[in-house]
Amino acid sequence: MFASSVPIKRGAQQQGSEPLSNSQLPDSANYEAMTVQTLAGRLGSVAAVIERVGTEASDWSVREVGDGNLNLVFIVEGPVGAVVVKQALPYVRLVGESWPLPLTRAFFEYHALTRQAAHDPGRVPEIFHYDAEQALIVMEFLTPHVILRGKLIAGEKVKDLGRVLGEFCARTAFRSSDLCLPTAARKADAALFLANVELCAITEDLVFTDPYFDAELNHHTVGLDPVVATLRGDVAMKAEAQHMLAKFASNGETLAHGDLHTGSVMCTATDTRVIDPEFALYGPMGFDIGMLIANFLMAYFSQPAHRSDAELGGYQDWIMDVTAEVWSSFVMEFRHLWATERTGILYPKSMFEDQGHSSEDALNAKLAMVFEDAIGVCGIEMHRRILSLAHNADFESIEDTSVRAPLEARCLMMGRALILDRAKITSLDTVLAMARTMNQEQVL
Ligand code: SR1
Ligand code: MG
Repeated sequence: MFASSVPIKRGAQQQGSEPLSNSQLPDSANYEAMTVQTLAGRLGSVAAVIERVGTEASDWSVREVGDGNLNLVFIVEGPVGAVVVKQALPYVRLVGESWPLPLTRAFFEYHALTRQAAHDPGRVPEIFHYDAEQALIVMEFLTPHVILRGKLIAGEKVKDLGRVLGEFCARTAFRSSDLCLPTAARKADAALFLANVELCAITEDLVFTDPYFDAELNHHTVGLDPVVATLRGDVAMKAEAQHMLAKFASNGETLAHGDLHTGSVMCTATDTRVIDPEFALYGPMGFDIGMLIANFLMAYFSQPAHRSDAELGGYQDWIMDVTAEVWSSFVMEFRHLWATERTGILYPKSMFEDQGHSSEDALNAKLAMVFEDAIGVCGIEMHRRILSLAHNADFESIEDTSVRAPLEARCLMMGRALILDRAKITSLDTVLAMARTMNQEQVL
């Protein structure tokens, strides 16, 4: 059985060293949702927490700060320091108890974090304690980090942002795949994460499907109806979106974060960290980077509502530069890993370099496939954040809907072009040029 309370060392679980199976999913029969009153009692005897917060739980202060769609998030502070406690709720917080959601998502988040920590050390929060039964993870309190989406709305810059995120995507994608891992380890891990059914179902519905019909929980800004009708009437585009869903559901190439938007990144002016991989799945290599690029493009399109005329052009240029660097750094790191860590069953050196044959063409073809998938996901993510249930603050914080709707309309039409033309678009420069053109268009 899976232990219900496990102290964790950073990077303790190396890639593929400890295959797990679905029979090890935690039992949460004695689960209890924590409150600011009960949390210290639960953690007050946990050595890994005491060490970081202070020995006397009565000296701790606890606040609940969760503003996401799903979970409870507490900050626990004491005389020694602070930790973050994330606990899954048995339902979708955004919607309420009418939408039950398994507590096992904390199990998948914990296991995704251990793998990401091994594949890109220092990029995800350190885990101090995992309580499987309580669906609770105690982790590093990132401070003075704030959510990247808020920084983009505020017009703040982050040093090395594109490079760090591109490298994260490349390292996690490459090192969890059959390009690198022993295939038995990848298969065991893929089998484990295949049980993250309900979180994948959210993505399958909310991201890939609901935007394209009048689904019950959908909502969109007043004034967007003509564009929404165009999209929902586009049979060819809907079919393309479903082709992308088929890949998401069945092409388990690598362990993806599964929800890598700018709300899953925390930054200071000089440091970038990735959080919240509870949607982790074995899926297409282009999924995470495509979702990330979409969120930078949405930040770009929303800027006219957030910046003065004097600041607008410069800040939009910076977002474009970061987006370009996300992709160029992904490619550079992927190429480096191809040359140095290609130890899996795919494109083995025994078939190429050892025969005196270059694998360069194979690598370029692989990157082209990843890019095409990423661009398709990018377009779909740009649609779902405007048409489906869970919107983003880049647009939602624009109170005047007569300002918001035309900006969202540009985003929707750009998303459509990306989905339909993804096979013909061969460079990120082309994507950025499309965005610059669309940014001038009067769509509504
Ligand atoms: C019901 S959950 C809606 C969204 O919130 C999460 O952050 C994911 O992005 C999900 O799609
Ligand atoms: Mg999240």
